[in-house]
Amino acid sequence: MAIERTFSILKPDVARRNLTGAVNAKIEQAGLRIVAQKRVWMTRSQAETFYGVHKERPFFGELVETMTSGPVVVQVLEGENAIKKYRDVMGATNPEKADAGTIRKDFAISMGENSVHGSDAPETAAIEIAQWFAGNEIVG
Ligand code: 3AN
Repeated sequence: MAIERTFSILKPDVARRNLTGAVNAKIEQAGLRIVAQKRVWMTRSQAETFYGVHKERPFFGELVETMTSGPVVVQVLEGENAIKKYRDVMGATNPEKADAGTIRKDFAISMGENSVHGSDAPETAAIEIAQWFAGNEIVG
């Protein structure tokens, strides 16, 4: 199977509650390697660009507010089938529907504060990684 890269965000609710290590442990236990990582505080403009596909959704304003409410950790994860594997480890968007043992089941607060983002396809992964990391910041 091909080695893939996916883009991840540990959202403000994770950074605020000092859970970045706990979430990273779940990521690494799943067999994903953190090949790039930095802590940033997104500007409104960066958050609006990042979530541009959701611009027309009713929760867009709330999403941008939440994502700019405090620092986040942006990451590149690498591994076999990394995009799907990370989505499985994240759990469902609604934490109440997330499977036991997933990041969102164990840590998320609500739909809005659901702890993590992960790319949903190879094309979006490439775009999202390029928004946040230069090539020489990713070391596999
Ligand atoms: P996922 O992150 O599971 O791929 P998307 O892409 O449908 O979910 O939504 C992107 C983000 O928008 C979610 N992570 C969540 O923070 C937020 N979101 C999605 N649906 C809602 C909702 N109904 N109310 C509030 N926030 C939402």
